[in-house]
Amino acid sequence: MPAANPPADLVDRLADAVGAAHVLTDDSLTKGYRTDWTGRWEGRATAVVRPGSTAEVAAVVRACAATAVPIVPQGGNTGLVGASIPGDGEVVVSLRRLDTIESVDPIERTLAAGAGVTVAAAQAAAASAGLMLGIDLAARESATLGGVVATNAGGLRVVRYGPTRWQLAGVEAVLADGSVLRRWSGLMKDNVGYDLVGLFAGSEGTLGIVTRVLMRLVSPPAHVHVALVGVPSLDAAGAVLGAARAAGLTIEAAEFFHAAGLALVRSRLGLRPPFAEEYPTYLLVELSGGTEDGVADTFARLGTRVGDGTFEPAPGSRLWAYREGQTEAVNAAAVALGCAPVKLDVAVPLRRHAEFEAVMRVRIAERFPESEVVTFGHLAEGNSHVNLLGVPEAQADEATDLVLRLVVDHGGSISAEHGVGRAKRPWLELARSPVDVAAMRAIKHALDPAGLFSPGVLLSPARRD
Ligand code: 2HG
Ligand code: ZN
Repeated sequence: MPAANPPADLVDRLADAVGAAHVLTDDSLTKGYRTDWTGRWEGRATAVVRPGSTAEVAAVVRACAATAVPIVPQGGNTGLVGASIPGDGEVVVSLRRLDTIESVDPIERTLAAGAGVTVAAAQAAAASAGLMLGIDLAARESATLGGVVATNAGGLRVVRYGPTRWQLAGVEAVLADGSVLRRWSGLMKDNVGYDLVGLFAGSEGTLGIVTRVLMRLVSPPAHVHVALVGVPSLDAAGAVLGAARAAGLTIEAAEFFHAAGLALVRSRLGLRPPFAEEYPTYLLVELSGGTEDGVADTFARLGTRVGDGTFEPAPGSRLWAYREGQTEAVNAAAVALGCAPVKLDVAVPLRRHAEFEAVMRVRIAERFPESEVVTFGHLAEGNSHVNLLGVPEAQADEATDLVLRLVVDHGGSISAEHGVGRAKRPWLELARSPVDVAAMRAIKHALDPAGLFSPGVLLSPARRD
């Protein structure tokens, strides 16, 4: 689909669709929509449009289809793989104005909302009905429900409730011909045909534009404690989880970071060290179903396997800050170094997680001696966020290749929760067989034959049928 010379009347058509006030073309106004917040991804947009309803989204899609100008849907623009950033001249469709929470149903235990509702707003609406959204992530104030669905986001509570796909009960999406697909029964048992709702979760904007979502809600856990523990290694952190489970506690979140990440966060946020002594690795674990004494007892029984530990009743914001500040602190450190961080989100089987991290550190240090490796992430899923600081832009692909090949050698996934986007598209074939990629292409082609949506994201446009 050509984008280099958009037809002169496209902007008029878009203004007819959404109102002139919601069509942005000026470079300074579109910049925030064309750039991701790490500064690594920046593209060119013919326009940014901000529709206010599903009907307006459909009108935008028809205008773009008629003029053969592709579209990139965008939610809160908090993604890290360049999937919501235009490449060269797409129309960015920002869904942020679809920000209505339509209902919270305490009987069906669902929340119906527009795609532009933020995760934080959905959490608050669920809480006001005595329920909880089982999705949480550090970017909650900006990340939108449409975005977390489109990326099948993971986050902090996957250990307990699974990724977004597991919590998606229904979806509405505008397809490439401007028609509206709506699967909205919300029923747990609804076995009629292909799982199109599940298909849209993780479609990364390539199959259609998610406009409304129906999310499952859960009961909030009781007696929640947040513990921060200093440990000698990732394996020791895993042992703490095992002990907590054996003691009958439920793990609501299990996050790790290392000494290097802690140092960055402390200097960025001006935080005191959590313990008198420094440890190589830290585990932040949220446990439910136990008394304060029971939690303390569990840690005491681990003896020398844990260095030091401290806990607080939920929400434990003081302890969470050490973990949630990692992304921002890494970015600030990268800005100070003058080159964007190489950000890789990977998962390996738990029994090989510590080995993977150790080998990867050695290999990176050999090849990029000037760089610093900062990893942190979601322990229970073997999900490391590998952040490489000080790798020059020209060598970012080489560093990426090194890490992703090691991941595959360790039986892991090259994208745990952030998606493929533009960042990992060249490595898709490393992670998926030719038959698998062909099946994905067939699905893409069936739903979007002209390649209207998100060219260059997930699948390479050059090999489009
Ligand atoms: C997190 O877990 C996010 O905080 C961001 O997935 C990870 O910044 C990153 O690499
Ligand atoms: Zn994460």
